Amino acid sequence: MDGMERHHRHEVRENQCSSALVKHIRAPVPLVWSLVRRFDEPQKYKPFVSRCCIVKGGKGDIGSVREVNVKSGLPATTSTERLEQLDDHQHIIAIKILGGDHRLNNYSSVITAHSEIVDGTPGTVVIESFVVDVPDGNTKDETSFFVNALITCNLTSLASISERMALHSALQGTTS
Ligand code: A8S
Repeated sequence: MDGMERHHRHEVRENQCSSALVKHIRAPVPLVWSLVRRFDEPQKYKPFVSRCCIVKGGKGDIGSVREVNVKSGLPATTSTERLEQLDDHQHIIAIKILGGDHRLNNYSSVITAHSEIVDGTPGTVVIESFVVDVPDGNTKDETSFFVNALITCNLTSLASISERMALHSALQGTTS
């Protein structure tokens, strides 16, 4: 098992499902990480989040809890989430969902960011993995399809925002 996969090992019970998604982003790790690490502001890149409040602890403290509101049209309204791990050196963030008005019980996720070079410029590989209970009345396939779709939206948005910011700072660099 190589370095990238080692942080994405989840204990998966019989009634749970788990998977991992990978996104290649044409922006350097420090820029991508500056968005991903903000436990207090997931709306900086997550398109379904309408509002977020820290309800316990400081914004970057392990164990702090946030209350997330999601946009209408989803089978959910709120989610209460705890910061389990935040490693600014290895670029690892882990979150656990404690509760809320949604169907994702015992959801845990890990996101890691790794540097890569693409066409001679610094890029980032983001890996996001999760484990969650399969809700009553659903199959494992349905559950992973649903969660994978949400994570894909988050990672696509993360990529476009990061790439826009990277282009912007590159252009500024040519005039100053
Ligand atoms: C994340 C990942 C997920 C978020 C899910 C899977 C969620 O915020 C949304 C809809 C739901 O039904 C569940 O890291 C929940 O954002 C968008 C409210 C938890």
